[in-house]
Amino acid sequence: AVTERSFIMVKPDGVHRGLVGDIIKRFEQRGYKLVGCKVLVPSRELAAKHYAEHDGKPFFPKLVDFLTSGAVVALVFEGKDVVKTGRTMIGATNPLASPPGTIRADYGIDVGRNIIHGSDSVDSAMREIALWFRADELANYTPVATAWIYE
Ligand code: DAT
Ligand code: MG
Repeated sequence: AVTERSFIMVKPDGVHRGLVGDIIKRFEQRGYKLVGCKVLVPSRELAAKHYAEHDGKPFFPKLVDFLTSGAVVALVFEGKDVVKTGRTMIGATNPLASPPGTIRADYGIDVGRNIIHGSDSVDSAMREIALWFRADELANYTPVATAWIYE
């Protein structure tokens, strides 16, 4: 559906490296609609909830340390197939295994510094958006370009 939404987050490494604008630009240029955007330093509780599926894995404590080490930019983009397309635009979990042209390949090397998060399914997206945003923090509007992006 054109109203599908994905939770996209620039992680602390991406913020420190000044990649926020480029990342937003890629999704905007593709035609996706920005409906949520905020900058925050996540609490450990929020980071652990976000990555709950990885609780108990060897890399989990480091992952929470990393995500809470600085500011992140939490984003919600909306549009046709945005969850799957967002993952394609982001690349593989390991930047070295990501195809050129993807965000992680274009900017990253190590798996623990892979710049960006993107929801892996529509269900994950709904859970993550509800975790990071209140309903009134998501904007309802129709970009004028909509008819020039969708036929
Ligand atoms: P993705 O972010 O591509 O959805 P994931 O959900 O499997 O990947 O893992 C979440 C994050 O945890 C990932 O972006 C980086 C880190 N991570 C995953 N696997 C790891 C590993 N084997 N060693 C270190 N960090 C890892
Ligand atoms: Mg994941």
